[in-house]
Amino acid sequence: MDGARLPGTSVDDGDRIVAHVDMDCFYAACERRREPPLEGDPVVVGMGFEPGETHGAVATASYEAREYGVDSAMAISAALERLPRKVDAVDDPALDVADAGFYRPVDMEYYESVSGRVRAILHDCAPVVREVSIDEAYLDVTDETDWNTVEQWAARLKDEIRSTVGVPASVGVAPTMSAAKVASDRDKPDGLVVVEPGDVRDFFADLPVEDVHGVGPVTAEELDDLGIETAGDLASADPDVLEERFGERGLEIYSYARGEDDREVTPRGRPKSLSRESAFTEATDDRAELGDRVRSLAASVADRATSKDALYQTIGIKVVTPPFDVNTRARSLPGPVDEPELVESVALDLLDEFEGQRVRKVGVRVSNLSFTAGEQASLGGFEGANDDTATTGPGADEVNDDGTSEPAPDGQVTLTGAAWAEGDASDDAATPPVDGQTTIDDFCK
Ligand code: DCP
Ligand code: MG
Repeated sequence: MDGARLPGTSVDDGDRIVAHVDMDCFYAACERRREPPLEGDPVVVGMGFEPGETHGAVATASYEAREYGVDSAMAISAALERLPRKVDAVDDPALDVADAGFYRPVDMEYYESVSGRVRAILHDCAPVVREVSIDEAYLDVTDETDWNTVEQWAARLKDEIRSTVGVPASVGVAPTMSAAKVASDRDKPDGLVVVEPGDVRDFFADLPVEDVHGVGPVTAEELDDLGIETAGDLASADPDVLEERFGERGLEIYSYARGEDDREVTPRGRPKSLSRESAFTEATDDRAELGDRVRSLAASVADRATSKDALYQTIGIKVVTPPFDVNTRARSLPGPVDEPELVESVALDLLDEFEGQRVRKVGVRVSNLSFTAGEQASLGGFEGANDDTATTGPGADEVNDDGTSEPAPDGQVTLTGAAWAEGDASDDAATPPVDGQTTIDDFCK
């Protein structure tokens, strides 16, 4: 970058080089890693899915499977209509084996281990890494490379991940986190896109407004009412109008759309909670189906807690009933534990209250985390546990500014929809979860 910076002035865009790494069809890529014959064929990874069954939702699909219209969050039954299983196609003369795919159940433990290997490379390559999810991270590589050589640098990083770990990554490089994230998505799979300083605003201009950091589906609709459809429209909108409509946030999204984003890549701290949720294609009151989904979410959350050496003292569920009523229930234990069976049994117990109700989405969360190597509290069943607490819908209490919840003074814990929706995502540059998607947060730390 030309020109010296005056002491005390802030770093300008041209001075920072941010890389965003996002693995391609990550769970499917992990499945291929341990089962190489799957390479080149359509692969679908299902959550709450068991081989031979049709329940569950698509966690991800390989790019070959996406060509058949199979995508994340779709019901497995719907995916199977578009893309039958190879084994079924072999036996059914009406089906063509060439137009069939492989279905595999989610194996979080394995994906976490692959993610760990990728993370190790990222940390080797860059001094500052912000892990955002199991397959996504930002790197500040300002001191590792320069704008003339960053493309080769990023290509080497991709090669290193591919040859050492055996999974493909896409990388976006830009002077800001927002632009780097959009860039990594621009040329997937196996993408590498560099947006140089000075080009950021042009790069954003034609993008849909949802691609601007901080613009979720609801804001996008409101912007649409104002005739703002692209990031370019937003960048040239009247900031006063935006401020009037959205307050301070209106000015923030205006700046982001103009390519201005002075967020620095900072390593992520320890999470306050770990949660995982999953939507049904159609609301269901089928207790067996709900129970199955909660069991699989509970196992996955407990796994993640174990892999992070996190003990939890509160176990909760989230139940979204139509139209969009967010209900949360949580139970506090007398002390921090690492007991996967307990996560499952408490979550199922809390679910009982919703017997007979139609449910769009369920989630399981452990919170009140501790990372000390201290002894686990010994639990004599639930006798010693505090009472359940519950809050329903918006306007509930006991949520801190950062959207996380802490024990209330009496030792009980309340959680709200807001805490679920925003707590784990905190200030990540990740796009807010789109309704109807399976969402996963706090993958990495
Ligand atoms: N995931 C999920 N449910 C979703 C979205 C994602 O369970 N609705 C899981 C499976 C994905 C992983 O998270 O493999 C990473 O999410 P990404 O959005 O990065 O999707 P992929 O890596 O699968 O695909 P892409 O190549 O588009 O990044
Ligand atoms: Mg990915």
